Amino acid sequence: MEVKMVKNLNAAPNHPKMVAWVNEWAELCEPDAIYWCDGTNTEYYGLCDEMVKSGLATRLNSKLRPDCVLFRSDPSDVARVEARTFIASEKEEDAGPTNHWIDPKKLKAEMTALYKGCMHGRTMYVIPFSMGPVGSNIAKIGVEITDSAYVVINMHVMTRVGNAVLDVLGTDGEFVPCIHSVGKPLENGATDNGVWPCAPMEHKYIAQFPETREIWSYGSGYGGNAILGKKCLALRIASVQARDEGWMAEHMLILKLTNPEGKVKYVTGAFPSACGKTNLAMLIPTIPGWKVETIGDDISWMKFGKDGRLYAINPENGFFGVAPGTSMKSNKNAMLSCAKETIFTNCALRPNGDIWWEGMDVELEPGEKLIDWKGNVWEMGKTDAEGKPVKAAHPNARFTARACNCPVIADCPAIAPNWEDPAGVPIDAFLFGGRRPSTLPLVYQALSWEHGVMIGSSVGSEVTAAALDVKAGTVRRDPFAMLPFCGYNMGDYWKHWIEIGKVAGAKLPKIFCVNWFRKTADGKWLWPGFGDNSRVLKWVFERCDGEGKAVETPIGYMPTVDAIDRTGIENKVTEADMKELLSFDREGWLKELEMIKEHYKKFDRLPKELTAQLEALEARLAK
Ligand code: SAT
Ligand code: MN
Repeated sequence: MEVKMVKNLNAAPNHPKMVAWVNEWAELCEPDAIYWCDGTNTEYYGLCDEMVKSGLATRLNSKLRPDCVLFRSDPSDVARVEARTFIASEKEEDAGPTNHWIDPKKLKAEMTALYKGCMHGRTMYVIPFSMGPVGSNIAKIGVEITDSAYVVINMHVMTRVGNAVLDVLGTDGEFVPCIHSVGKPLENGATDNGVWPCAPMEHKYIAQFPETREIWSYGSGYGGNAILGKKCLALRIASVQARDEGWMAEHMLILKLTNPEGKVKYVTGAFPSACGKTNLAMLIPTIPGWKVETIGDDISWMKFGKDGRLYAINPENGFFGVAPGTSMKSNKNAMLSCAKETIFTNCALRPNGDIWWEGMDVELEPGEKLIDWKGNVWEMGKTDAEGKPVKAAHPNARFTARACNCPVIADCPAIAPNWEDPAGVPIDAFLFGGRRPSTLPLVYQALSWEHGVMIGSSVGSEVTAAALDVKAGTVRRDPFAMLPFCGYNMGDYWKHWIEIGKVAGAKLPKIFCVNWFRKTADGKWLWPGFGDNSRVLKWVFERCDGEGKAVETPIGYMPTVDAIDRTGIENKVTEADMKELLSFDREGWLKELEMIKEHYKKFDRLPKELTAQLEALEARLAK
């Protein structure tokens, strides 16, 4: 189909199906121009310049933050919107009890009406991208259409964009089609005038069509709502593909662990939000001679190799990290990664042209006046009309940093040199964890694969009284940390995990549950966390080798009190602390058992293997 009136700013590729698809969308959205992205630095910096000129972005001080830009979003568009995120499967029960379902025909009709003419006055960018090293047999290709240059530069950092991807596709290769519009047409030569474009909440849609493997997003320009390679493709759509094709798409970090003898193991981990997942992925060990390097901080795609082991790639190419709380102390590697060539969103701006956020551990000058994330003048101690403290950076302010800028320096090894190996890395262990002030020990190992699947299915964090309308002590379950990211029925997803365990010849990773957040009865942390978590990783490493002292308890294998290396922290974590951290709390577990039973009742397609695991746990606890 020929598109009239539309300027084509870059040559379209020789892929008739893709070109026809783009033209069809151009006819509907009516952009001023179509721009085929080539993924070059020239393109990236050209778009940054344009956005600085239009007032949408601020360039940071090139001496303090070379090649960095800052964006301030609309205050209504600051995070993923789960209430507007839909799994539009043919049948409602295939979306399952944890997803918002909408009939795909109805949704497409509604969204098509919104897309009609939505790109007036804007350029339609077409971004061919690879999730995973280009050409890896675990990688997948997507093409995102968007009218946001901000999305283009974020996709540049977070995925692999450009002509190499088109080369892999050839003239008829498969890709996941992803449509995105900020939903703010510009009529009669109007401009955004430096204001972040987006649509009102009721017009925002983040839609996944699992059967046809399509993504349609409308109305938001922020994060996972708009950077469609990340949660939409790499988790929601990929989880469906993984189920159908016998592999795994997981919301997991991947790290490389090297012992003093140079022996290597690879570990992945799933944690609900606010459990220190990024910090764990970038941990600096406190035990001499041990090394932790990052392969990925958020998503892991795993396929069986010929040897029966699961090989993982990080499908991403950068870090989309939460800025507040990130400091040289909490996460040196993240801080160094965003020293240059970084996109900052909703952080505060200092008069010297650098960025700032709460918990950055950077002192401000006395009386220093910043520009906060809303564009207002801000000073330390600022309060609103009701006397409540005003934050300089939004709590979900982000940095989009290139993984290749994660340093590899002697005292702080961070990104693993082989992080882009197209074959992936063989996984030895899976970790699951949440914030559990009581009951769950510092670490324990599953008795079997299926027992491990039960642990993953009941991951959760305890909520405090302050949070929403829930009772203190309630555990908010986030199975496999996939609650908002599983593209199909959660019960079927658990079944898929069970099936993975039955693959002939599979050499499966060992499964562990960790809990860095145990507290004493009077509310003090029992475990220092951060770099000292390497001590737990050491035990995991040893267990994978069939070593590491452990006792079998009703809940799984637990380290003996002396099995966790405390060299150098004996005063901080005493033997008595260790006993408490590694105690088996029968009373607590009897309550936990009842809570898991309640949790399982919410799932219509609970696999029988998990019912059996729950019964087996009950029997062991009764002994
Ligand atoms: O906005 S993202 O989905 O990319 C990050 C997150 O919310 O976990
Ligand atoms: Mn995540």
